[in-house]
Amino acid sequence: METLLTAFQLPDLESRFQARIDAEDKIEPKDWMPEEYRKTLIRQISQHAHSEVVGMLPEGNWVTRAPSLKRKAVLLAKIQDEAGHGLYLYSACETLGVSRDQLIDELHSGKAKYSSIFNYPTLNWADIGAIGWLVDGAAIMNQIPLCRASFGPYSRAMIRVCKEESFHQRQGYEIMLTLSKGSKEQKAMAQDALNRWWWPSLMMFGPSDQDSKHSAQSMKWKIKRFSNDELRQRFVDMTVPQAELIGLKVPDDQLKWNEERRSYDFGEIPWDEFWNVVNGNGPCNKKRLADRVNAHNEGKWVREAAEAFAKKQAQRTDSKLKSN
Ligand code: BYC
Repeated sequence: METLLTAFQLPDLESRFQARIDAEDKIEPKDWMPEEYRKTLIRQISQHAHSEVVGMLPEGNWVTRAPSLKRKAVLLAKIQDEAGHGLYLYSACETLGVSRDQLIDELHSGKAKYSSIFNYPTLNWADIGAIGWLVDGAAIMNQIPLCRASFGPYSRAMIRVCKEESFHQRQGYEIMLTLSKGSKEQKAMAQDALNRWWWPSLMMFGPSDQDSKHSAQSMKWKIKRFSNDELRQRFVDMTVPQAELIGLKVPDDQLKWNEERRSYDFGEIPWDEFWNVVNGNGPCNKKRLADRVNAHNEGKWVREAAEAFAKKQAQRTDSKLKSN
């Protein structure tokens, strides 16, 4: 009986769900949703949360070596922001009925994906500038449309994340500007960082539209609003003039302004490298995962202490309520 009812009701529920999406209604955690919508969200939001958390590692390497106290304080604040982004995103994911421990286990076992970009090394201080400028710049380009994602908790988390990412992008650009105006060696450092981070930043937007297996459905559900290639093109168009302004050259011989499209044509992305990194074989994949697992294990006592403190507080509140 139940199976029969479901078979009859499902198309109806699905079409009502799609009608809500088409009408720009937000879907909230307790609303009915197709199982595939829920799974897609858990996949994307958890990958996003993992990226924020793993993204702290390449920057963390430079906290002790930042060139001034001011730079150190700014970098520390940025890294803390990324931890906060991870927390909002894990929380948004939990509203879909999956536990944070489960998600973290999947990251630590190597089963879950996180952004390819964080598997590249940060060799010198200019890399911190390039990450802020390019990586956070790409992240904003991708995440601004996610503020309108159809799932309420994800879209609301994105609003705050995007505000903070804008500061990150500016501090990165300002580092690059300072280096570009500095000595010949400093300018060369900035150019070298741009050379190494340019193509990996373009890869952050994911495979080309023809190879993106999830885009069509995610766009129908208004989780994604633009395709991977559309956002990548916008990023190129925004970033090339910024590079020119500080006297740096984008490392692409085929980069050329196309007057007809009013957009830049650019060279072929090294897709073999992208898939190699996504499949766990990039320059730092193994190190990042090992460092993350280590940080989690070393933080065990902090989690236990926080839990014991929260329990004690709850007991105190409880006994106060009883005595009143
Ligand atoms: N790296 O069908 P597709 C940040 C995977 S910023 C690794 O196009 P979708 C930060 C994809 O997961 C970075 N894997 O997928 C910034 C899928 O594999 P599965 C995080 C990638 O989901 C500064 C397969 O390739 N941002 O956190 O429609 C400081 C096919 O792809 C990548 C977000 O996560 C990649 N670059 O589109 C600190 C934003 N690209 O799952 C932190 C939210 C693709 O089938 N996410 N894959 O095994 C999105 O917008 C989308 O998930 C993507 C991919 C555009 C990334």
